Amino acid sequence: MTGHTRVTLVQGDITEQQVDAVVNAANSSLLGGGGVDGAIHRRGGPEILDACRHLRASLYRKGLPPGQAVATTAGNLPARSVIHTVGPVYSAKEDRSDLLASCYRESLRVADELEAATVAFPAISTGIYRWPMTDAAHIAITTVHATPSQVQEVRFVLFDAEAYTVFEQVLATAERPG
Ligand code: AR6
Repeated sequence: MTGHTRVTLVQGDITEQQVDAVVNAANSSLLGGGGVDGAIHRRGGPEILDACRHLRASLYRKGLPPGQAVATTAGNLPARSVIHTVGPVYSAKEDRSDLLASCYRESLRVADELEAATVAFPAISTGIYRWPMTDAAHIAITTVHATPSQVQEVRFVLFDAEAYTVFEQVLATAERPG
C-alpha cells in the first residue's frame, strides 16, 4: 500500500541503528569495501562476510548487479538483517537514476520478504560513487514514497550535518503520490 511507510531522518552512524534491517551500500563483489560497507563489516563481524561469500558461491557467482539487493545476517550489529545493494557509480554523461531508484525499490522488496517493519538506509552512491547529494536525496525520497511496502519506518541515516540538511529540505518539499 502506498503511503503506508513513514520516512524519518537521523544524523549518525548506520551501524548503531536498532532496526529490523540495515541497508549496505555495497559493491558487486559483496566482499566488503570502504565507507558504509567497511563500517558494517567491521562492526558486524565475520558472520556477514561468511554469508556474503556463500551468496557469491551460489546465487551471485558473477557478483550482485547494480540496482539489485540481497539479505544476510546482521552479525553483531543491533539489527536483524543487512540488505546489501549496489548503487551505480555517478556519471555526468549517462543517466543512471533508474538504477539508483532500483536500489531503494529492491531493498524494500527484500525488506518485505524479511517482514521488516523498520529499515535504515544510507545515502546510497553519494560517497565513493560520487552521486551529488541533492539529486540522490530526491531519488531516494521519491522512490520510497512511490514504492508500495509493508515497512512502517524508513529511516535515512545521514553521516554528516550537510547531508542531513539536504535530506531535510528535500523531504519537506517532496510530494507523496496517492
Ligand atoms: N553511517 C551512515 N552513513 C555513512 C557511514 C556510516 N557509518 N559511512 C559513510 N556514510 P559510501 P557509495 C555515508 O562511500 O557511494 C564502498 O567501498 C557517506 O558519507 O559508503 O554507494 C563499497 O564497497 C555517503 O554519504 O557508498 C563500494 O565499493 C554515503 O554513506 C562503494 O564504497 C554512501 O557512501 C559504494 O559507494
